[in-house]
Amino acid sequence: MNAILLIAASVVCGAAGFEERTALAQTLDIGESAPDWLVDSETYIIGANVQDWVSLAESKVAFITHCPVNRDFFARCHALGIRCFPYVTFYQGFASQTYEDLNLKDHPDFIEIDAEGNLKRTGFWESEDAKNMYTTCPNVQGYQDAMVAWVTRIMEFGADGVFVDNLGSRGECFGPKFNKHQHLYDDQNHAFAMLLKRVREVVKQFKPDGAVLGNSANPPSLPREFWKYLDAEMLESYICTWVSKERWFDWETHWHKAGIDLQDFVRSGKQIQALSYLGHTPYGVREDAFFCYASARLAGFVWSGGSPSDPEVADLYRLRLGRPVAEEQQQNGLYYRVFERGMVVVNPDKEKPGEMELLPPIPSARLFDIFGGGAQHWDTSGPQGYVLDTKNGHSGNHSIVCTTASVSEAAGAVQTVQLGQATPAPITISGWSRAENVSGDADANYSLYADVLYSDGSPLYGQVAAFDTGTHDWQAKSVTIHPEKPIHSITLHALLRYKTGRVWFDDVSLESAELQLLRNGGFEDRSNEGRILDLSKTRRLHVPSYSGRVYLFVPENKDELGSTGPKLTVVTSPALGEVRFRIDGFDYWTHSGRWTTEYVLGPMFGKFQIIFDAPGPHTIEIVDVVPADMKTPNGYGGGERLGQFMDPSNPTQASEGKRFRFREWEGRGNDPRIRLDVLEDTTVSALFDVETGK
Ligand SMILES: [Ca+2]
Repeated sequence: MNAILLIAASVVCGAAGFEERTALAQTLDIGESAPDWLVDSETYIIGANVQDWVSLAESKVAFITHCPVNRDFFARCHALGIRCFPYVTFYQGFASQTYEDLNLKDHPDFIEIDAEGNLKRTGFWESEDAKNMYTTCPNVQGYQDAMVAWVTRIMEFGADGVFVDNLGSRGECFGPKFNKHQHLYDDQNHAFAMLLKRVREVVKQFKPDGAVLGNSANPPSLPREFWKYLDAEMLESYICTWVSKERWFDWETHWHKAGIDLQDFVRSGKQIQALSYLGHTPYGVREDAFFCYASARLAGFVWSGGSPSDPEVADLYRLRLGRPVAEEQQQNGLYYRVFERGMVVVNPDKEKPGEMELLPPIPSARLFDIFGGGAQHWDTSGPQGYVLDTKNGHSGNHSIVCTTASVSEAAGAVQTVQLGQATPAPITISGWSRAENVSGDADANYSLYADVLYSDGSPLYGQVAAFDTGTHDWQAKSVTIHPEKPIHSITLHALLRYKTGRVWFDDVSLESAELQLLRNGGFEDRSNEGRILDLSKTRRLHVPSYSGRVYLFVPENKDELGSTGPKLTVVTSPALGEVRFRIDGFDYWTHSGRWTTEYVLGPMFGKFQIIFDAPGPHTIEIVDVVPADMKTPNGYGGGERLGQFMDPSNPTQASEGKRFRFREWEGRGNDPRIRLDVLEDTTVSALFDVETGK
């Protein structure tokens, strides 16, 4: 007994090897473990007729069932690392055609006999595709030999085993009583088990790591002896099915219970193929797929639902979470399991969103949310980002909601619009917002906030339409930008930062000459793109009601060997190119733009930066108290301006006598040389007076 417990304890984490799993299987008298690849499999597909080979190649599915018996098909799948399991049944056969190399009209002796001495029809007789099919008797030597020969032929073509359908407890056969055929054994179930045994032996002869996959649709009902000769069993219509417009049954008594009830088999290395039929509930394919996948993976089952070509599902087939590092765990009604590379979470509550803390063994507070569920074309802005609210819209059903719990947090959504203006033209930005308990005064930190990039590369920051703080219903605000130069692009944020509260945004617009340039400003189009959730500050994860979610663990991006000291930024105002400063006795110049197809000032124009190795005091001096005119930029234009001196505040124009003279360091006096403790990232601004010449 202690030995059993020890074995069980060592295999719970899924890190157990074949020998350990098999030892546990033997204590349960269910044969041996499936091979490692099948135990470690996470998704599979059912495909008689795979057309979309690029999706298949992109996927990480471990195997395909119901595939054709085709040498070339097997070879192509093997080249993709995917194993192949053609469909067979030992339950029924046709009397109207040759099927599995057998036509029952020539072998009525292979058919089961009922209590009245009649040929037993298949249980699917009334379905469209099973007319004139009969129930076959696994207890007849000739039938067993025929089925073993059929599987041998499949294996000769290069399959990795077979998928055996229609498993279940066998009814009585009265063949011997009516002298229709002789039986090998006293018991029909034992006879069927012996057929499975022979089939598995053939599979293993051809492929030592091959497998026999079974389908009873309901593994707990499987006659126990069958388990000995199966590597996997199937839970068909897992949560989602075509016979129900709701998720079928419930968490407590079915889905979660199945996961628990089958753990002995899973730990013994018997894989469970969960199969969900998606697209029949009001929740949508993606929500159902994630719910079913997460539930299956929670229990360690391999999952299939829909095609890897379906963009709602494809992400799940492209994932490998790796082996579990812990058992299923629970927090506040959320069920989750941690794997090597990520985790799954299920919230079975139909009404209540759930929240959990990111506790060990969850290795990271930065999660990549595979489900995504953001708004199309909108990225997150700030660490807190935004959540798509599918119930509260100003118009339509959707808006976005941003929440900040402290004044150090920043939440929002951002979209960049390419304008490519040839001439300056006004832009109007507008939108609606609703607020709950927003702290502070109305300002740029709760607003539609636009950063403009002119086509010459220079920026115009912080064009703002601010909303009222406190609590209010939907409110419209707008701002019109009158640009002085043609605009290249605008980066528009809907944001809430450095304040606490919760706000919704909807019907955001960015118009030029009454032309709408923003995409999905009403947030009605949901995105399937995953996104990073940085939960480093709160370590709390929110999961919507009645949903399953899948996360990958994301590392910090910081280069651990890179310079870490504080950064000093020296800025000239107005921005002047090629101005010389001296820091700790070494000379540095401000950025002065660069030549592309045109001369571009760039975001660093008039500035430079130094990264120190450690915090400490520094001497900062301006050398060019009167900055010199710039030489004609190298490579400029057709050469007609070569040799001219250019305005350092606008190097595409001749200076024409304009002069700049250092006035003071902003807030630090007018001595050209100052001492400064740079303890954290610091900006100093050198202010200049402009003197127009001649
Ligand atoms: Ca909307």
